[in-house]
Amino acid sequence: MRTRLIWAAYGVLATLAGLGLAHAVAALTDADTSPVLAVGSAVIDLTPTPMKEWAIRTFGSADKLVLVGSVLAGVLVLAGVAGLLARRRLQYGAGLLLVLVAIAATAVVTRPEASVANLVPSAVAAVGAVLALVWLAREQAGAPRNGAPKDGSRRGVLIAAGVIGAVALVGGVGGQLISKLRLRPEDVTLPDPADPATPLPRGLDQQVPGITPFRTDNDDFYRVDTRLDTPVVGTDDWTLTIDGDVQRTVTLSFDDLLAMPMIERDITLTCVSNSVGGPYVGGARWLGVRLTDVLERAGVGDRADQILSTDFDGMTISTPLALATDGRDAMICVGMNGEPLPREHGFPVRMVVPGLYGFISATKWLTRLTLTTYQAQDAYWTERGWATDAPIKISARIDTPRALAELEPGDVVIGGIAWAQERGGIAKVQVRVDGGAWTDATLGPDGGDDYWRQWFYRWTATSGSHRISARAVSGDGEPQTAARAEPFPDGASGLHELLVEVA
Ligand SMILES: Nc1nc2c(c(=O)[nH]1)N[C@H]1C(S)=C(S)[C@@H](COP(=O)(O)O)O[C@H]1N2
Ligand SMILES: [Mo]
Repeated sequence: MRTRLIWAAYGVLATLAGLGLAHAVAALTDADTSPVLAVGSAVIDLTPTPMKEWAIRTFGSADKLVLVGSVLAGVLVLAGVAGLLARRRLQYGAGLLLVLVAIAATAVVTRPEASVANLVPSAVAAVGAVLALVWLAREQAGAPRNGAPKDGSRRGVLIAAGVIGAVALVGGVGGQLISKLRLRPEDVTLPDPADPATPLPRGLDQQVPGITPFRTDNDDFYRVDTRLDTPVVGTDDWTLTIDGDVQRTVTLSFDDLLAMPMIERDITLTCVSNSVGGPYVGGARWLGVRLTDVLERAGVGDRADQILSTDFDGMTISTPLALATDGRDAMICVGMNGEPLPREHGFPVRMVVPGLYGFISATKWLTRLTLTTYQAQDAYWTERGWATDAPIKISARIDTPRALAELEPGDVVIGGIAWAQERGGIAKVQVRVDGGAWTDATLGPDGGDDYWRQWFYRWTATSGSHRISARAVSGDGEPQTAARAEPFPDGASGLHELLVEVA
């Protein structure tokens, strides 16, 4: 039994060394080619939509951590098995390690923009893991099976294990540090907007404790995408190509884009996978070029009905052409809250289209706009059954009190945020306690129709448990629907309701 455990540990140790080396090499060369991350990404792409929904619901923003953790755990179990096989015959163990790496390599090369160079980390993992296993097996063969160790032989095993463990650790930690360094923001000077936004009024942030800030800091802005890493895209070799059904294919450099007239707008971005009352919504001030200005450079033909945008890694998002060009402030963005886009949010260039959920409009790390038809080409989420036409639904969220809060009787401020982009903004938010009458809440300042609005309501709480509900009415006069819908396929609906306990 004890020898078995030792051999299993050898398998795990050898694999960790291979992975550590691969991680360091991946960090030095290119993003997302670390074998574990590649397998994780492949799992994301292959996971059926309902399971993805379940994972997001169950694990929230930790869903990716859980995924990477599970992949790693699975790999390590198999690595242990490889160690056990190596005890019988070294070739069997090494063979299983190579199979594991081959699976990872397949995940790497099937990424849309993969090149042979992306296989380097996997190759390093293969060589590293096999060499480590061979070394450990050699030393173990020299060691006695039972009884007192022969002089020096036990020491050989310990040295091998120590060196291999150190390689795993240095590779893993070093890789992490290198990626951190590479993630430092690039030094970019943004132009002033030709068409600036008016200063954002002061919100209710100080007045209503616990309410969502009127402006979301870049560091606090929700992040949703299919990636497990943070892409490092530089401005020097970045280009944006506009092609497909156009009069002429145009390619813009980063400087070309910065030379175009900039607009600045306050827009609230929302994710289709946000559940009622959920966190995937944020308000920021965006700086960029009008999408229509960019499209005009190429001259849009008359057959296209979708803009298929592609990111630097070949991931695609489709946007209805008619909606994106109907006069709304659709933007090709370079700035967020007065800074260049953070890498997590699409540096150097992303799209933002007010009123449409991010998955059909907000392409990060943008490199291509292809004018095409829904008939001819499917984007990433279209292939997975999500809607192609998904305007953001009118929503009110209660930020304070929190669900199941324990309150004192008396004055309680109920507060939150509501949004109705491209529907005239928020005209009214109403609150109801225990199914009673709907009463108007007080609205915070107006940041524009495409921006969310804070609200609050003073409630005199009485002892007992109470149900609080909120609903919004858009500036266009449309009330928020109470009909419940899950996020799939075109966004959640229903009223945000929560229970509180008053002592
Ligand atoms: N390249 C790329 N862009 C993307 C995504 C993605 O997975 N890849 N996700 C989209 C989705 S679903 C949303 S909601 C927004 C989120 O933008 P944020 O992470 O900056 O908040 O980005 C969109 N842009
Ligand atoms: Mo999204």
